Amino acid sequence: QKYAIDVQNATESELYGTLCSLVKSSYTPIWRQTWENYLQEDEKQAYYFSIEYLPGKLLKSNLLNMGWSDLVASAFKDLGLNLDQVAAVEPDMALGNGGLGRLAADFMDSLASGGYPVNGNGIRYKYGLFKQRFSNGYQIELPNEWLNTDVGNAWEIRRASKAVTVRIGGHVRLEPQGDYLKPVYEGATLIEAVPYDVGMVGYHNEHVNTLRLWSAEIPASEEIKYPTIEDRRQIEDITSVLYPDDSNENGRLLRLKQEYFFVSAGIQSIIRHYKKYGEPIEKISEKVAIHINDTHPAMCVAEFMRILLDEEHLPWETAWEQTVKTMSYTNHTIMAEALETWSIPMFNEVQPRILQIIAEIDHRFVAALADKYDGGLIERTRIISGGRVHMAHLAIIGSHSTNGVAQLHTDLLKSDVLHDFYTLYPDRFNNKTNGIAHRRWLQLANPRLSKVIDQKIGTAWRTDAKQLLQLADHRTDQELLKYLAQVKLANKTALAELIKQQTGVEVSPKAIFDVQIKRLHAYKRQLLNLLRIIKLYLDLKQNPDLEIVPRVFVFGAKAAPSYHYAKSIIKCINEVAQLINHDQTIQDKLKIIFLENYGVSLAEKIIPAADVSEQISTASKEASGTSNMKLMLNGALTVATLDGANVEIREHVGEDNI
Ligand code: 26W
Repeated sequence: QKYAIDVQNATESELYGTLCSLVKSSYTPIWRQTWENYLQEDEKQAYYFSIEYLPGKLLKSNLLNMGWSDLVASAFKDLGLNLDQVAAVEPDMALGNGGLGRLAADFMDSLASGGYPVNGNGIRYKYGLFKQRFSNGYQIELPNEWLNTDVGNAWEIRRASKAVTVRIGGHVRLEPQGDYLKPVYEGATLIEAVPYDVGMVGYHNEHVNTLRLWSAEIPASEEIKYPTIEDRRQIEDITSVLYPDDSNENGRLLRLKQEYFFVSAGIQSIIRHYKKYGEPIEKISEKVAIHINDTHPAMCVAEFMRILLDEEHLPWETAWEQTVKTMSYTNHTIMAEALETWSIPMFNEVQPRILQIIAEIDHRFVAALADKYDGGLIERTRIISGGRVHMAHLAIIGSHSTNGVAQLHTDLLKSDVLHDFYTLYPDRFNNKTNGIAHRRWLQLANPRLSKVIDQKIGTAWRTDAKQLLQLADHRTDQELLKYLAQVKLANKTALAELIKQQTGVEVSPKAIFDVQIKRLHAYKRQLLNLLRIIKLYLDLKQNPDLEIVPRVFVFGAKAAPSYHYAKSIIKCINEVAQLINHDQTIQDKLKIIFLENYGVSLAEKIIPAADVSEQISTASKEASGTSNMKLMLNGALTVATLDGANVEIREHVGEDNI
């Protein structure tokens, strides 16, 4: 009745919209109940701040976690409808670039499934990660209008009643008022931050958490200031594009505004909620934890201080103690050039009050260390130096925990990149090696393999992934190995189908599928992989009858729009693919398939079909990696350098499997 039509005449998107609203209305009561329970039990809440989230499609994930997969599949069968085609209507929610954003999404799934009181805080970008197309072998980027469909984002609920006002720009002066300083703002721009909440459904546990995504709008009271559409865009563009190109000043300025926007909106919302339950503000760290994912939300430290100081009038020391207890931080890269810094003038243009507070944090940091440490260490660790604000320093100094994302990475942070901070705060550093949501990367992506596992060790592994270890007891079970081989062949046949459709190239499922899927980056060494393929090709040219097992090399990769080196590698791969795929003399022994627009949903189709997983980053460069885990989980053999989480995978699977 949603579309006032009967099922037989419904279009796929009408069926999709109807199914989504059925699923959503089935979990909204649980969603509310989860929140009610938190309030009744007065449970401590954690908030994960990330400027990127890469959930992909949610329909099948929600069906799985609600326990509705089989029911809906059989209902669609009875109705003579194709669930996969209906599910394909859903646009990927691609509000991120790569590993960091996908990790945030896997965490949302895992935290809900583990019943943890953790909510996500992010930005509702109007345009997600660009759509990649190849034109004459070159990457071109197209806008990703993920919201501009019949159904829009079926999973969000706009909560205008929960909107907050974010102040950006303008000037500030401090006026003494009793025993505190009252900031007086002038010329600032007021932005209405409107939250859109997306339910994060836990697996079979009656638990739904919230991913809150903020959208920038013009406050009704301010509309007179924005008479033209052009003027309005100044505000609305703050949340229109993911990771604006940082190769120019305007892109960088927009990025800084985005960072402050979602940090301020999120923190204001958290403190407003906390205060509703009458607990004293100086004990907020007992009920609230805020996690800073990479340095993009590092301003959480200063914004939290701003509210405690300027609005709650706490003494600096009390506010600072609460802030450090509340904040924690994950570092995702050891490459110094990736550690964010902002010029003082730009920072002052975006948020003068936040800059003042950061300057005071910096000043007190230096004063506290002055008589204990040498000047060099202080100069290297302070927040403001060289005319720039060092965001990683703000995050580390302003939080009680800093973690790396794999043991090797965390060791390098302590020994090298952040060694000075390790000297200052040894007990703040810890490792939390990345993980993946096996619900998505095995149960949803690889139903054939999941069924074979069920038959062998039962279904407990679906709730507790550790049960998969029982498979090791069956490693010589010939019948199981036969089934696993059949599953792999079936998955490869399905991928070969997709490759034929997308590229027109025929590949044999009997060939070895050798897969490298990740962002295009020099340190990930797609070029090294390509050189090896060229070597194989030249060997075959020299001796066409050379007996080798046929190989299909599958690439999936997007390059940042301004990263010209990476884009030339994409062109190179596509050119070699043209050469090799059309060379009859090598009798189809080698093929290169570069599938365009790699993303979560394409990954779900490639990963189950992989025989070999290429994880060949230059040692020390890949903080962790996560495609390494997803591909290994689906039975691929890993070819790896001792980098990131590859080191720990090797420890777990044994040297003969990597
Ligand atoms: C412009 C392209 C771009 C944009 C954002 C590249 C990288 C980013 C993120 C800020 C960095 C990122 O995704 N890092 C990856 O984080 C993963 C999760 O911890 C790690 O597994 C990867 O090793 C790390 O590169």
